[in-house]
Amino acid sequence: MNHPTRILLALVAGASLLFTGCGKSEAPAPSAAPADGVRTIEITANDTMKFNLTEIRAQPGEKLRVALTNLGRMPKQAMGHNWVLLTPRDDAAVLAFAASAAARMPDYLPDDKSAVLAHTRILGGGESDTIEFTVPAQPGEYPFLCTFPGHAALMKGKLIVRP
Ligand SMILES: [Cu+2]
Repeated sequence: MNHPTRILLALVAGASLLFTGCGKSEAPAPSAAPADGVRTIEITANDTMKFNLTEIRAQPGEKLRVALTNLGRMPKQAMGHNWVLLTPRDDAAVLAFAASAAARMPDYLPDDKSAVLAHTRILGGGESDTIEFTVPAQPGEYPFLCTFPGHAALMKGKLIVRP
């Protein structure tokens, strides 16, 4: 094999690797698997009252780490965000929970936490909090929301648990 052929083959191999890479990056992966095997879901919130994710998928019984970062600049008294995972309920019941939680400063969580499966603390701009929890064994759709007053209408989503 002469040199030009070898170089050409190397180029073709490189190009196919690039294409493979592009194909993979088309489906954005909102999670990463660190060395300890616990999948981390990176969630961001901002001053326009939005989570970067409105849907998270998980296996029943999977251990998950949720890392919430508030990318905003406003103090938590004005634009605080948290991430609260609830037992299954319809949208109206999610908003009813949000209304009762919003009245409970400073954590914005009700005294009765039987509906709360996991939650971060309230974060001001630039803050972050990481929690770990075990996904319920029961498949279904588990709502999550931010319970800061007035945010749940925009800041909510679903953890979809399927085997
Ligand atoms: Cu919020």
